[in-house]
Amino acid sequence: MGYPNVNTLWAETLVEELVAGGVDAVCLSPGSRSTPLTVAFAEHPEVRTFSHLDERSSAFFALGRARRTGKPTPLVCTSGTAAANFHPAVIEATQSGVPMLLLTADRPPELTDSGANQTVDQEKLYGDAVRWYRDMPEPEAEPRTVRMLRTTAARSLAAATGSDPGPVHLNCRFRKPLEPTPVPDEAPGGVPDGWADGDRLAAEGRDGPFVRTGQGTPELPSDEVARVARAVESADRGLLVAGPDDDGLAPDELEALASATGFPVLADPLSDLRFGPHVDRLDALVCGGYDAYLGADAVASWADPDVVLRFGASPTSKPLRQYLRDADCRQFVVDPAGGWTEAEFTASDLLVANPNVTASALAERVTERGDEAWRERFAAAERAHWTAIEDALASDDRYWEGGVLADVTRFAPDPTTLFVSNSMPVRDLDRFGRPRTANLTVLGNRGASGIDGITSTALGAGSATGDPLVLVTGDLAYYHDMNGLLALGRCDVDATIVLVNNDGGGIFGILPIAEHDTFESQFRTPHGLDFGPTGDLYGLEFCRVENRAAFGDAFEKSVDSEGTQVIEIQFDARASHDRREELTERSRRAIATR
Ligand SMILES: Cc1ncc(C[n+]2csc(CCOP(=O)(O)OP(=O)(O)O)c2C)c(N)n1
Ligand SMILES: [Mg+2]
Repeated sequence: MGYPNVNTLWAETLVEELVAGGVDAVCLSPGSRSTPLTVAFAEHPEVRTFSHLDERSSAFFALGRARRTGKPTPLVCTSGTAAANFHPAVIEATQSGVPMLLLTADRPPELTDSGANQTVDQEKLYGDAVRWYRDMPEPEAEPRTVRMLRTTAARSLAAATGSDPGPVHLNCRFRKPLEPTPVPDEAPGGVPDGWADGDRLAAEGRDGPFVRTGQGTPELPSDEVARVARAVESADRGLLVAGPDDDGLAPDELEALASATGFPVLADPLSDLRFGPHVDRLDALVCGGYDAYLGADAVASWADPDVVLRFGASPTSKPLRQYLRDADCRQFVVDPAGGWTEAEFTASDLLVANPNVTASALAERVTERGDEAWRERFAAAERAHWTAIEDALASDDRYWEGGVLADVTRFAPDPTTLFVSNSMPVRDLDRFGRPRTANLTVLGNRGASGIDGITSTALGAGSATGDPLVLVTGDLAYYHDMNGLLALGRCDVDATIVLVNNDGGGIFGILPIAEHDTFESQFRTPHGLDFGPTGDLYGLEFCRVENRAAFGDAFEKSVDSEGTQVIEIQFDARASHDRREELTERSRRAIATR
């Protein structure tokens, strides 16, 4: 095949190999230095292109797609600060273990540190946040180097996925001409006929990826499984804790383990296990109210658990983290990446193993179930908590921010992809989102808990699924990523966006700083912004509702209709906090009187 120049040869070969490795979409941002990559991706018939004007939003969009699919969507940008704008999403991806592939364009090496325009030091730009970095050599029509390029594509995808997924960065240097302009065969940058010198593999690659990567699944040896099984069997009071994880313990394996052990399951809203058909099945007691009741005096008088099996990242719920910290017992943390991400330092055993394989192996071994009375305690606490919340919702006198999350989880269609923002929306979902049999795929950016890029991540997830997409966001998070709304039209995504507007950062009202003079001006930061004009600006329907009934109507209508609707509901942050406290107290009292 003839190529007009070496840049075209390289870019087309790289894209061809990525596609052979499973890539089917790309996020592109405009710029000159990245022209070879942009053209190669845009002209590939099997690649869906998402064009983003803002690289920061682009990277979060790719992050959202990867959260939903488990596969990386490569990112392309030009040189300079464009590449730096990927950084926040790279940090979130590394901390959450989400696949990402960054292709940053750069000048040829002699222009490094020369004052050349738009030239910055892009060497290891993202530091230790990437699983693998490669400063790519300059394109050349040379068989061995092209084999290296093909191998690099396979290696990048393998490094971004597998048991320790995360970002990979290839810094791609190109010399002019950047466009597919013909360069004479023998001139520098030209591709002579027969350049591959009979090396068919270099020139054409293989049928499929150049290197097929077989990734093993980390598994415990059987004596280790037996050791854990003995600890589990000898426990009267055990717990299964599922923390945030996009692609971790699956419902079937959870159910098998829950049935074998009889242990209650404390399911984080971001674990993908709080919602789904398994919730109603006989043996899996899926708990979702623990964020409220674990802090109850009554619970403090319960005996500690004897054993805890933990999956996924550290739970969102602070009361749960504290409960685990204070429990004097064996705590097994199952983490296939061996990341030691356990900031309360409560783990007694780290199991570097796949959660599903581990859960199945244990379910097969364990023959004795835990104490029924212990399980009933959790079941009763759940009943008490959810009755208190249902009563509060039914009374409809003082709707609060948490009520919105309770209603969104109750009324979201089956299936739905639900994205929740930091900081209060995810906490409210944790406390007020009742386990339900509907398939709700709940996602959030809890790796680094940024409020930047929330809208873009949500829309990226929405672009990768046929589910209705619902985003619940705070007002500062909405403000932070208004640029991300452009993807609605440009990337053909529809969403229901619930904007919980408490005019500033509600989270700070529950911190001790709330008592200080600088609280309003520097922490809560009320802005008084009218977000209504984002409707016209981004071609969406913006509506403001005043109460629970109006919210319910608008939400139901929106999830049933085409296009994007932003449903704004305004709250006084203080009143919402008071209501949270009051309801938490109410469920704690209900538990005490049982
Ligand atoms: C990029 C970034 N900047 C600052 C913070 C600190 N922060 C955490 S929550 C928060 C306020 C969020 O406000 P909003 O989105 O309105 O949600 P609310 O807490 O009011 O529910 C801030 C500023 C952060 N997490 N990320
Ligand atoms: Mg707010």
